[in-house]
Amino acid sequence: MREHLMRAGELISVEEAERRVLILENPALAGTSSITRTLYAGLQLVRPGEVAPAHRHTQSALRLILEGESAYSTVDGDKTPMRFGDVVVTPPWSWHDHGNDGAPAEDTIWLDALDIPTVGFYDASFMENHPDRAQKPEPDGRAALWAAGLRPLDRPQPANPVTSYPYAAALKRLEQYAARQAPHPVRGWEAEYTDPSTGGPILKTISAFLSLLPAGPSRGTYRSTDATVFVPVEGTGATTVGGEVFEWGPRDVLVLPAWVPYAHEVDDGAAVVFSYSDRAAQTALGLWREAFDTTRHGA
Ligand code: 1HN
Repeated sequence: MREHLMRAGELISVEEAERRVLILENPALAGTSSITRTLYAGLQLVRPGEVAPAHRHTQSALRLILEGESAYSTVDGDKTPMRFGDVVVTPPWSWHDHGNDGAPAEDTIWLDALDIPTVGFYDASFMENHPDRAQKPEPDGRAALWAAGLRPLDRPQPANPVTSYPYAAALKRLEQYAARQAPHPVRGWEAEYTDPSTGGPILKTISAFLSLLPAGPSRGTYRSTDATVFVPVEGTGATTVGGEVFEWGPRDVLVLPAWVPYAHEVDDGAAVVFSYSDRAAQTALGLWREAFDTTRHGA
């Protein structure tokens, strides 16, 4: 995918594209721009000096930074750096623009995760362009109030106040947790990115997780009703799902279909995996379920 994305970088300016993204369309969902029935995935490239202009929409987004350390995203005035492994969130109807002004500036690539098919299902899609190309950063804006433990009352709907979940801190805490607990037999040591205003999922329609998978084979198979986008961040391995084996390494993107048992085999060392799904929405609707099987049939 990287090669195609860099080619897009030569062929299409950010002015033409507004967002220069290659959509990862699931071939089983041809023509829908979807990676699962409810979710979208894309790979976005922002080159040095470019600005992906400010806009807002009712779709929620989160981004996993895959390459490059010099870009930023400004979300409702909160300008935040984008570094490898960080997760940056744009709740529904929040203004967001992305730029690449660091020194040294380098091509920056991230994975965009949005709930476009979900919002489309509800016929609730709205979008608006910001009068300015880039927002003025507000160093003492809403995010600073939240950081002081205070909830601002000016947002029409409560939405996640955290803009960035930096990778370094997340990985350190996950490793400390792993040192104390036994791993889940398939999903390893797993932590969910949360919205501190609710204690619940990072977005109302999308759940996101960071997992540490121990070396060796899963001890059983796992399945759940939320088709899951699985993105290795560190380490290599293979996942068996639906009788097929998919080898993976850092920055690959896999999809684990709903309710199909799967198992991993992780190579020496451990693997760190980011994943996201519509579990948040399914749980809110009372639909989500999971199953674990100690035998490996089916996977
Ligand atoms: C969007 O706003 C972004 O802000 C990326 O980076 C991908 C795909 C469809 C609709 C809006 C972004 C998008 C998008």
